[in-house]
Amino acid sequence: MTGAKDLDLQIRDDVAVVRLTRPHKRNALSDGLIFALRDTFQNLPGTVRAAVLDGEGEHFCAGLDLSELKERDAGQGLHHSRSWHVALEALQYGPVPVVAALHGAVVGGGLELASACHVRVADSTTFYALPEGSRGIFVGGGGSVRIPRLIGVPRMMDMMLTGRVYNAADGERLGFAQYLVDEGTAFDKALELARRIAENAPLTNYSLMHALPRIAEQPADHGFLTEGLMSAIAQAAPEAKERVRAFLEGRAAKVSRG
Ligand code: 1HE
Repeated sequence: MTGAKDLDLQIRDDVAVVRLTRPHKRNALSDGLIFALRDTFQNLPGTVRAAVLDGEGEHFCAGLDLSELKERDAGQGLHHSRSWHVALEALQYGPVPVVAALHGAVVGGGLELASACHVRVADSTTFYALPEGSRGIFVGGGGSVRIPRLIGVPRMMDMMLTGRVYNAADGERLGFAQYLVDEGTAFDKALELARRIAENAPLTNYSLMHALPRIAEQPADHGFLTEGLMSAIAQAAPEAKERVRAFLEGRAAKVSRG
């Protein structure tokens, strides 16, 4: 299976750096690369506490490898789309939060991949598009679920119907990225944030990754109960007790103005 050669994994202390390394094809996502992403996030070493997802070259990711979009029948198309869902769920609901370092094209399946990450840092060269509309296809990598949660159905509708492209500044304003940074600095900022995230209590990160998005989808009365249960589990951990004690004894940082 090709794909693993197009993905690089480096462990830097407790942060995993996962990089798409197919710049000559603008990091287009072949089936092999999708499987490699799935396997990488399913098998991160237990010492890892956070991850960065980056793309080599001038573009984060040009989406689906269109050269593989050949004669698929409906059943094969369904299974292909479902294989993306499995891979991107392995990332979104995996063991650790993932910070995406965006630059250049974040388009089609590349935007679907970015949307599965927990924090997105975009440099000023970033642009966002969903060219599926003009290629005669539909999103298939979870985009119709995740992208409206970032920017809303009307904006995604417009992007796909009209081919609209958003630049980095507009993308940050709309909610594609939580951070906008200077050209060439997205990776450094993403690594800094991943290191900060890695310092959190593991149950806090787990609650945020696994409970928060699900609570947001629940009816309020279910959400309050799920929140109460998760809150009880997190505060019972010895690490939480120690962190609270450290603050009360003046050993932990105060919140400072942003
Ligand atoms: C590719 C792909 C690709 C580049 N599949 N080979 N995605 C798209 O429709 C986006 C298509 N790509 C582009 O619009 C542009 O390539 C970029 C804006 C991303 C970059 O432009 P540029 O000028 O830097 O590169 P290039 O010259 O267009 O491409 C360089 C090579 O990468 C070239 O191959 P070469 O052999 O001629 O050198 C391109 O063919 C190749 N390449 N993008 C295959 N996407 C789960 S469903 C998801 C559905 C989708 O994602 S649909 C949207 C697909």
